[in-house]
Amino acid sequence: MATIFPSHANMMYPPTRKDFISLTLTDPTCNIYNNGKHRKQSYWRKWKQLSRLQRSLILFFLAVALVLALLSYSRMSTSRTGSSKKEDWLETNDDRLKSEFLHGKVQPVVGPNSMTDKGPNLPIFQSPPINKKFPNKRGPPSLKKPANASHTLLEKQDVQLPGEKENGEKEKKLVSWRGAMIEADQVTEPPPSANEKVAAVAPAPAAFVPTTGLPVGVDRLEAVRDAFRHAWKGYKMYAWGHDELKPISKSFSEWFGLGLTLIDSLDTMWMMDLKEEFAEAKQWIEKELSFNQNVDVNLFETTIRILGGLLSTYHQTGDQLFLNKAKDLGSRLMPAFKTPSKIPFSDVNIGKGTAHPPRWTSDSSMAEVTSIQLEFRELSRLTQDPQYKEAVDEVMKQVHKLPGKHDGLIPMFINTNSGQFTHRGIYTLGARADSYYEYLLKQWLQGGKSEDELLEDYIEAINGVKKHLVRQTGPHKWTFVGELSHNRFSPKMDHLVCFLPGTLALGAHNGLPGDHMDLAAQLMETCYHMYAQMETGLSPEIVHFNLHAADGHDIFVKPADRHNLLRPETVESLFYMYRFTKDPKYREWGWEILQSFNRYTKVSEGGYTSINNVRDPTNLEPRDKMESFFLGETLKYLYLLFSDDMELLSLDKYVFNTEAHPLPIWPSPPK
Ligand code: DMJ
Repeated sequence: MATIFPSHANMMYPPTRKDFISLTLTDPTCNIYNNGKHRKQSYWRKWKQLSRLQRSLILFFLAVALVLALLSYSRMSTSRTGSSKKEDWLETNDDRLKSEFLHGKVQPVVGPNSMTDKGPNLPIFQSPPINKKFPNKRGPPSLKKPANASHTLLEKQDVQLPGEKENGEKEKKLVSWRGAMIEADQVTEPPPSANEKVAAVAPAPAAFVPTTGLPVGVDRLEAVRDAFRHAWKGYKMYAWGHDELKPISKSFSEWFGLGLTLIDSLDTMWMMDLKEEFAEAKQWIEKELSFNQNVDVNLFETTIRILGGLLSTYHQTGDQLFLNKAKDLGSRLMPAFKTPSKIPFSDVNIGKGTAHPPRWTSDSSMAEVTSIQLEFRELSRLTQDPQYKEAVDEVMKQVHKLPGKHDGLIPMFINTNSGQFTHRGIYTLGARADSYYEYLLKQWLQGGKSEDELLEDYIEAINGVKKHLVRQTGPHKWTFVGELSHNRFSPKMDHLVCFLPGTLALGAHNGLPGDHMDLAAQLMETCYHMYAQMETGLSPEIVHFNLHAADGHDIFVKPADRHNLLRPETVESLFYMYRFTKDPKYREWGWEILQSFNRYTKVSEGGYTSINNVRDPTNLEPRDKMESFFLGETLKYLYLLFSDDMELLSLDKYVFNTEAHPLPIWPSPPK
């Protein structure tokens, strides 16, 4: 043994505690030398011979070893989810990104356009927080069967079928939203047996079925209505009159306490001809909704979702109730504009009539103060009260003149005291700036193309986007919109930016340069890839693009950015692109996205949930929240995408606010 462990030759006899430590750490047999002979001691006795310090040291080393072992195990299992080697795509120019990848913080996506790359088709929500039982069902009914075939058990149990009342009784006819009678679908299915339970959380454990493999004759409009009914069912059961459904825990969350989802959904229900649901919601508004509440609301969110929803519903239905509610809310939001600069505060207490900025700053975000104009301007037109329009036009006038833009691109914040831009140097079309650009064009359209400053600012901004933010990926030359941070380009794009293809197309349709349409088509492809490249077919919140590699991956996703909130921007743009080009590929892409929502975010007993991980169908990490814009926007745009009725909310008569609530385009003023 001494030859194997030469250091033992220097030991004293009897061995000191120091010797014991050294031996313990080097000799796996843990023998101690005794006058040339080995004397076996029990581990326990040896342990007791140690000083407290020595024992602590040993325990410390063991703990460190255990932590290291656990860490390396978890890295090994994480790396199994991606098939790529780091070297395959490390040609990125973004040093921060590269370093984050090397430290395990970023994942590249799997190969392009390959259905086989989409990962294993295993059941999802593997560890749901509540009791689960997966019925052996796959995908939405429309995936499996033509329109007249029977629905799956899961669907039957959870979803009111087309043409069927709550009690299961078949309705023979449905009344379209214009009042015409149309035939209800003939959908029949045996009821579930009494002892069959629906999975509490059972997104369908389906194989990915590419669109080309779908049965002919699937009624896509009906599939969207099914999705809406399913979402509404959860909201009605567990969150009625509250802001948002938490579909997994079967509860709700409050943001403003104003029935946010219910109001955001009104015009979608009207458009989809969901009359019973609409009537119930209207009754709640009539009987329960009061804005006379001591509650702080966010000016922007309340304007686009609630004021916009009420105004749009008033226009669709002609029902005065909605206009009265809109007036009441609009006047309660006005204190937000009482600031030294007239740039509004972010928050208003609609009961007390007081307003304030967020606690940590006196800044407001640029998107927020410049994306309330469509709604306030329309409120003035309807009420013949100019105060609303004057307040929001003042903001646009100031921003038009404000120094500090970068070729039409704006910083993300503005100070409510000074009226000046703050946090300069960062330019993005994502969060905090996005709808500024959208509303420049849409205000110009709303006002009958008469307000030249809005158009000038829009054209200049799009030129700035092209000059500073548009780039192509190295591998497949996908066009994307990145960000500029203190003159440094970052190939980062929020999913939010996917509103841009639709806005560019809308501008081109209204006579703006043809190259806006070219850019729209290219960006649309990229936004589609942001879905198609993911293992779930759902886009993450943020992606990074690979600028330099000639081959390898185009898209990377950081673990912190892998969530999907059921956002609408891509399907919104698909709707515009289809309306203006009639290219069927846009409908196919939208259909794929709807199927992915159904497959990975649908909660069996009602509702859809946002998820934390679009990269792993076996570990989606549901966030237990259904955002109101899923009903207000995402499903509305999908419905409009699949509708053949080009007069349904015609883009020559309506302009959609940033929450998908259509408001009328005003007649052009006399010249
Ligand atoms: C919506 O509230 C609006 O579309 C807004 O412009 C951006 N964020 C959400 C949807 O993603």
